[in-house]
Amino acid sequence: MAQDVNANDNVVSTAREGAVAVLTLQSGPVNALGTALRQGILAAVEAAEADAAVKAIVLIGGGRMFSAGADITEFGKPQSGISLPDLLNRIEASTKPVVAAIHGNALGGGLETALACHYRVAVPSAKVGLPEVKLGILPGAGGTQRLPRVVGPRKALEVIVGGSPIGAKAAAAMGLIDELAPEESLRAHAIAFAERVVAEGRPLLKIRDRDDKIAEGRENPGLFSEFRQENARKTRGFEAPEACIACIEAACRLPFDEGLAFERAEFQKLVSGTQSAAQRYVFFAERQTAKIPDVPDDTPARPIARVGVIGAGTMGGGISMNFLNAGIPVTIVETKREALDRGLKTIRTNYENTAKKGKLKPEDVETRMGLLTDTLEIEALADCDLIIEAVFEDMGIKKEIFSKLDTIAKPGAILASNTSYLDIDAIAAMTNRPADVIGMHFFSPANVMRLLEVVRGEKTAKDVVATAMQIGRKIGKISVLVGVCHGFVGNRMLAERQREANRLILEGVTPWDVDRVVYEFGLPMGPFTMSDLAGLDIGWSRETNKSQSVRDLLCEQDRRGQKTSAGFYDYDAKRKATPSTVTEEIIAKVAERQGVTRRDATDQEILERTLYPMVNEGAKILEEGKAIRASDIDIVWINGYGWPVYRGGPMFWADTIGLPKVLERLRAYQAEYGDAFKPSALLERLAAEGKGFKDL
Ligand code: TC6
Repeated sequence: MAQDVNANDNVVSTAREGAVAVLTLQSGPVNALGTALRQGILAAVEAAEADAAVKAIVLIGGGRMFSAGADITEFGKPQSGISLPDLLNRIEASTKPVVAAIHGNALGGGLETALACHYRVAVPSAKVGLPEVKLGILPGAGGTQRLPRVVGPRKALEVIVGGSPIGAKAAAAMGLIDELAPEESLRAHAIAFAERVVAEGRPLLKIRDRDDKIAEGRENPGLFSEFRQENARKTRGFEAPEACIACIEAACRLPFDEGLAFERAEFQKLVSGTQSAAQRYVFFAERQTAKIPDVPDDTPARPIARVGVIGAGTMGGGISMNFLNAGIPVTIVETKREALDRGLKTIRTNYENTAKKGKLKPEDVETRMGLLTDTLEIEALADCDLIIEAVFEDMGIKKEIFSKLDTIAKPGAILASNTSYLDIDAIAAMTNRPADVIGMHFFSPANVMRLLEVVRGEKTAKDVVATAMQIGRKIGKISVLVGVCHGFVGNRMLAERQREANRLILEGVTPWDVDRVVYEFGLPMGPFTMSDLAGLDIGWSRETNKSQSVRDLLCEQDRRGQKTSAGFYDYDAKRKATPSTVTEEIIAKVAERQGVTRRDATDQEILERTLYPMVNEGAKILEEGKAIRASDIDIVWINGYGWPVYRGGPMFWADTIGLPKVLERLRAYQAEYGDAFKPSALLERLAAEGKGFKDL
């Protein structure tokens, strides 16, 4: 019978099972290792050690998991109580064996705690990992020193620099977990394990004393530079990955305590830097998007058992895949057999390619395709709970479809449009049920990109908003609620950047320089590379767009982007881009015709002129209430356009520059180029009050 012998402010409870003290962490939803929990663990471990009747200690998580690591909200604040590294050294130094019993997650400081224990058992469903790099920091409680000693430097690099959690079975195969326990009896299993350790008189296995696995790092120091090279593209611009690598190198080179000191210094540098502040902000910003002030969490969502998708083109196909992946049946509609067959083939090929890469079981390809019903009859959507229209961006066609849907869809069905720009209210007005109409704007490729802009119309019902947000999460998206305006949040801001980029090239800056500056800032590509990728002829027609702009002239010469091997750039067979003199000549011609004065611009000017108008537009979006909070705008830009997460999104970035500075530059450009740069009232006000978007 368990006997409760100690409780520390309820965050750690100690129960005695024979000679084993079971310390249960019970702090909040994720057992974040904040001050109270650290102090609680320290007191409980010391009490167990002092108790002569206790021969071994089991550390186990109460609730959903072992621990999600250090309390992220405490970073950047003065530390109180014992630090996590000191606590872990103390656990490791325990004179009685400590066994970590892991279920749910053991992440970051959570896994580091387990690594400071002498043994680790876990249930197969548990996940362990060191995701600190994703917060712009490193596993600073000994993780960079202990993990390589258990799994070797190569695997440690993958786990620490990659940051993705791994399953307990894989962790056991690496030697990171000593024993797997049955799902339903972790506690009992861990106690029995601890008793066995005592009975067999097994030694206290301290990872700090191990040297065998890190020998590889000394014998083959080249593995670090190889790893750097292999991952250069993924880690571009980030500070934390390099610091992680340096620490793992140090683990192989230095005695344990010196390695710990090295890790500590690197950790302090990172945690006090802007990148980590940005990445931690993004962690919480992502979670904020789910909170809608007038749509409480408990708003009942409408059940979605079947989804209809209208259009089997690139968007419709990608959208369908999201639902199929989540096990939700889809009916896909097209007007022509040929288009439908092409769409189905693309979906199948996508799945087969994923299976070839080993990321999907071959039988799952069939399971997913089996959930897909194809039809040429829009009436077949009558039994769908959610219908997403993903046809050509033409208001006339969309209006027609929605009035038809109004007669077909069952009562209560949600009617959504995937439009990227158009007025959802005008679309909703075509139906007798505008409360059921909403925008669900997916980003291309829709089966890959994480962002979903959920567009709330004037009359959209609250439960429809709640359902769209939830179904978005269910299919693995980050849903961000936005209001009706041209281009919503993302594309509306993008248009500002594009306009300025176009103006810059007429003034004589080359497209390659604009792209280079934007790329060096950290975005995946600049505006002209992006146009070439998307296709310059989207929305272009030979009849209506006659030789007015650079784009018109490029399209007229059949330079339509990557797909025609020429756009702003020339492309070789491997799609490698080279600057084009043809493009430069076209630009010069248009500039001359429009009487634009050619001049030089510094990289700083290119950056300011392309990105500050976006920030200004973001401020207008907030002013108009088209986004709930500045951080939602940042999440749109990070997940929809690849804004570098280490810069926290355009609004966070503007705060780091200081709004008075941004305002001053916008005013200067306004004086030169006109009201496209006119600062928004919100920006003016915040700058005057010495505040940032973060203070809204
Ligand atoms: C570290 O350990 C460094 C060590 C070195 C030190 C020297 N801290 O995500 P959910 C909150 S760095 C504070 O919705 P799930 C979260 O904000 C850390 N708060 O749950 C949310 O609050 P809300 C390394 C945290 O089941 C609530 O808990 N660890 C922390 O979908 C529930 O979270 C990580 O990076 C935290 N560490 O996912 C792991 N974690 O309800 C971070 C969560 O007020 N955590 N919260 O909105 C996760 O990835 C996920 O939370 C999860 C659970 C996978 C553990």
